[in-house]
Amino acid sequence: MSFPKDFLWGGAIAANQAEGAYLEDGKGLTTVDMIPHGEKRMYVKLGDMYPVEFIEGENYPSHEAIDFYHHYKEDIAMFAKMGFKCFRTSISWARIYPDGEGKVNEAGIAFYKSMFEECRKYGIEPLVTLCHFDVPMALVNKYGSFRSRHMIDCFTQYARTCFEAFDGLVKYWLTFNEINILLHSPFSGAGIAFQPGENREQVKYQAAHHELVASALATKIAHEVNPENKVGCMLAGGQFYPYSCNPEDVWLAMNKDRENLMFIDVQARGYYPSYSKRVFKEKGIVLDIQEGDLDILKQYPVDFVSFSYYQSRCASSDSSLTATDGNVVKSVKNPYLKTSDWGWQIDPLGLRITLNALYDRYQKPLFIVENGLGAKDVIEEDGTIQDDYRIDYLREHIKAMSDVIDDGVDLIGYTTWGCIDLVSASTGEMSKRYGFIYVDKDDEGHGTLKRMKKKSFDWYKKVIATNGEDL
Ligand code: BGP
Repeated sequence: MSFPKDFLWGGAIAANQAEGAYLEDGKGLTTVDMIPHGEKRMYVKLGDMYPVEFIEGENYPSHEAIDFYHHYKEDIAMFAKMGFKCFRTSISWARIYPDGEGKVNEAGIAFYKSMFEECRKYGIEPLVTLCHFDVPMALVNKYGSFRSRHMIDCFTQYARTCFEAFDGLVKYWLTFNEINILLHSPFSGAGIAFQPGENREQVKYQAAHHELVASALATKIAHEVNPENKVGCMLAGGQFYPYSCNPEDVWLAMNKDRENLMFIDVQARGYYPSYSKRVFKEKGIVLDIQEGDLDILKQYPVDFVSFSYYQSRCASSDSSLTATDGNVVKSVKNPYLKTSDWGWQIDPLGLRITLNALYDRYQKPLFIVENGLGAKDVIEEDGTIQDDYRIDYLREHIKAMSDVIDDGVDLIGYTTWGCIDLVSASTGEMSKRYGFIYVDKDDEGHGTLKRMKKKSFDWYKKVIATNGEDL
């Protein structure tokens, strides 16, 4: 079956991995600006440094990134050449509110306004994440970020400012990127750095509760500002498979999925799922849920469910099995699947399985807002970049999407990750590339920043032009 005629084909980036200009025009520091490339990276991302400090002599990849801040016109023109219908990016909270709250930075508003106007000029629909791994450091230092309930006010003030400032330019919004990642990478996900001796699970789930209430209130405000606005949640997705038909494995896989889906259950259905009680009990968590919170969650669920998909995952009760890397969440290696150079398992059918599972569960429109292959690209002597491996990966995933439409799933769009090369979130390196457009910059931060088309550029252009018919 064919893709719907208004299907939102496009690509995705995030402010912190692309913009650079980390202190320009009044922007404040954010969490990601404190995460170095190199050995200490994981240490900071996990929230093991309290308070968070700059590490002498380290390279901080977000500080320049690919300098999208100064190249956005050129880059959006290239997206338009590919025929993008949609472009996903994020707003850096600290460009709008350098201190996370208080006084608005007009230069930040002007930058995003101009960028969204540029998209509109080409008929590209922006899809905008409000918080993509970059909580303002001022809020981390002052309140401990989302561990504090006050963050609900800070986030909703920021969200309202964006909905009002970009009304008429942006209609599709996401509140928190990969909300479940705060469980696995708390500092990146939610600005949480731990104090010695505390119950980390308690801190994480309390922070998540604050994000969930903030997200529901943002949804309410978005609809008040403009009833046409559509707000989505965003999950780091990928179904867990049981490694075997041993019921222990099946049960484990189910609960691994629930761990990630709990937040989406709240955002899409409007209440904490029944299994959450047991999870909280087992982890020694007593959530501070204040009067009115549950009502807010109930009244303002999201309009659509979005997710990133890079791989499926696998669970086994046998701890001697080999583990493999993945998008933050490690899992057991699936012997039926090949992996990327970073150990991420490649599974197009898994995308079909994940989409069907999410649709069965939520019955809301679904949007794949990240998918792609991180790979080391080589510039040939004639200057071309023959990224056939990327084309193969994307082709198989797009085929799975077309099957899903036959399955009756309401899939509204697809934005591939890193449509232009950018800094990798996990490694902090440039050499893990996802783009249709190559950017000349290396892992040490050197390069001309020149943009070049890869082979996949024209391929994706054809895919969009034929609405997914010619793969
Ligand atoms: C997701 C993030 C993105 C992006 C992507 C690819 O978790 O939302 O920001 O980085 O993964 O991951 P990586 O850059 O580590 O290859």
